[in-house]
Amino acid sequence: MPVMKTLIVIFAAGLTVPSAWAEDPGGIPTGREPATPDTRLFEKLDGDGDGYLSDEEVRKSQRSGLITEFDRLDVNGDGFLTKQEYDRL
Ligand SMILES: [Ca+2]
Ligand SMILES: [Ca+2]
Repeated sequence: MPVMKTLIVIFAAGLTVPSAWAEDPGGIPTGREPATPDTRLFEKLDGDGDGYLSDEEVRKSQRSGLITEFDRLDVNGDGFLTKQEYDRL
């Protein structure tokens, strides 16, 4: 009976989907690329949320490694770290 077979397929799919979600470490899908700890820290340090870390924002973070490396990381010397520049840390 085709209808019964379809119901079984739907039922089986219903059983597998929740376990697939449970294995997803990112939790609820947002459609964005999953935030890595690095990205989350960058966003936390970016106090005004403009996508750049200014010298002031880095100093406020009190992360001595980042403060020391700021000039080296600021490849184009504009006084701000982009996410790409920050990722070189
Ligand atoms: Ca900023
Ligand atoms: Ca820069």
